[in-house]
Amino acid sequence: MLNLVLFGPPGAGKGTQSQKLIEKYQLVHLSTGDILRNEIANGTELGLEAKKLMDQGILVPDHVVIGMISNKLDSNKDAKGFIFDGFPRTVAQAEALDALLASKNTAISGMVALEVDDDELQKRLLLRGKDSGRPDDANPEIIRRRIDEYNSKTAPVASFYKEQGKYHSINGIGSIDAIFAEITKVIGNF
Ligand code: B4P
Repeated sequence: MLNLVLFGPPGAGKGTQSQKLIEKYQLVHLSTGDILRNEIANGTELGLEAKKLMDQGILVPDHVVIGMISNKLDSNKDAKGFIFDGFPRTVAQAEALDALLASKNTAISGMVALEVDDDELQKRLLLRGKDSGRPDDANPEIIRRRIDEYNSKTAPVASFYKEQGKYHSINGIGSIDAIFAEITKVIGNF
């Protein structure tokens, strides 16, 4: 199985590259951001709780997203592999993911981290905010909070995978196709 963690700060291009990767490798795309936004759109209790945090740029509690991923793994038993997009975002989530995959006799193949500086992230997210309708893209202060959440809670996840020899970093600035080519090169060496 190919189980890829696509990693990077908000706006690094994880969702964008995932769309191309699922086509090429026929993987199941698990984006916790998309799953949460779907819950919000459906007005579920979970969605209402998550919306309060997401609109402020704050991470949703670990147990909520871990439960969501566990359900998705169970409902995709025949998958060739998974792209984890926006998950894990804390070390606790990374530990839980390892345990979930081990219980299914599989493991993370590797992590690809997209490196993009803060100014470029701000620019991309504000641009997307013009037509995404996402409250968390609409305001520079909330985008700043998301980047701060990333630096304090999510960036340490990179070390978790480095210690396992599974971390690979690439430049996330450039054309979408050039970045995609770099990611596929890395995957070829897993
Ligand atoms: P996510 O939905 O995961 O969103 P993201 O970080 O905004 O986006 P991504 O990196 O995928 O950017 P994209 O490709 O779209 O998270 C939203 C919120 O959900 C979080 O703040 C948190 O509250 C909650 N959440 C989600 N998962 C969680 C978890 N595991 N634990 C706790 N809370 C969780 O790209 C952004 C823009 O850049 C797009 O407009 C795109 O067109 C553009 N772009 C992409 N590549 C480009 C390139 N090469 N050049 C120029 N522009 C590019």
